[in-house]
Amino acid sequence: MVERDGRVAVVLLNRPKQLNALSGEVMGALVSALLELDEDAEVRAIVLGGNERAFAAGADIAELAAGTPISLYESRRIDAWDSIRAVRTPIVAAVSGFCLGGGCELAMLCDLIVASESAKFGQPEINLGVLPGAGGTQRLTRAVGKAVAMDMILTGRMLSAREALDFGLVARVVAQEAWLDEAKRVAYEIAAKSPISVRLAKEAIDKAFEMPLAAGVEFERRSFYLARAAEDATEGLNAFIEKRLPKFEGT
Ligand code: CO8
Repeated sequence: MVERDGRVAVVLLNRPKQLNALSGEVMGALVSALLELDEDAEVRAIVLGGNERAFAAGADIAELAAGTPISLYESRRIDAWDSIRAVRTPIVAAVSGFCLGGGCELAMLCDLIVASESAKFGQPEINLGVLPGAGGTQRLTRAVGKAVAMDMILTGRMLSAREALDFGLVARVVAQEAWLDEAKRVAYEIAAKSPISVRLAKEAIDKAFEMPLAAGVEFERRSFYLARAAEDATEGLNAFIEKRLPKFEGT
């Protein structure tokens, strides 16, 4: 379900009876929606959420049980998730309730997570005799560190929203009823900035996970020069000097 409100698009997973279990169909529709929104220059930030009870309780277990290793491999289902990494528009995950397995992996594919106090994060695949398969062992470890990632992935332990905040998995925790509004508020705040500098900053932060420090710092510096070349940078700097609010046009 996709709603547009000015510069922010809100995408809500809508399979409530199965706690938004991520079937191939759901993921296919989600990836197409995100890629389409990413092409739309009017959209400057995206909120991805579920409902109050669940962001998503994981990949669809019935589908996993029915599939074979070869059918999973041939369908390239997990590969489709990777295309979310290529989305340049910032994505804010709005998490309320269960955020488990593939659901947690999906939230971690987003750029930041806003969670309600009720949110529960976990990688419980071990209880099913498998393990995370869409990046969980890598992204969770980078987010919370080895000790907590081992604890969560080897025992299936769930984290409360407060724990997830303390461990660095989520950016903000808000009251239960504010889970979507706060995520939208963050998205509007991002959408008001220069989209060029936002995208370059997002890309540079992502490089921190993939590059050695010196190469990442060099990448950042070149991104800074590139951002300075935009009219938005001239506008932002001049607006400060002239003591007025900047008006970013995305040019
Ligand atoms: N897949 C399919 N259906 C699900 C899933 C799921 N992941 N989670 C819940 N459901 C369904 C239940 O079967 C139930 O359906 P029904 O009413 O028809 O019986 C309905 O949602 C409601 O669930 P519960 O009755 O169990 O609700 P509870 O409040 O009692 O429990 C829990 C909520 C604790 C979240 C519980 O549903 C649960 O443990 N769910 C499974 C969580 C899990 O193990 N997730 C990991 C799945 S594996 C995975 O994500 C691997 C990712 C690798 C990527 C692969 C890409 C192809």
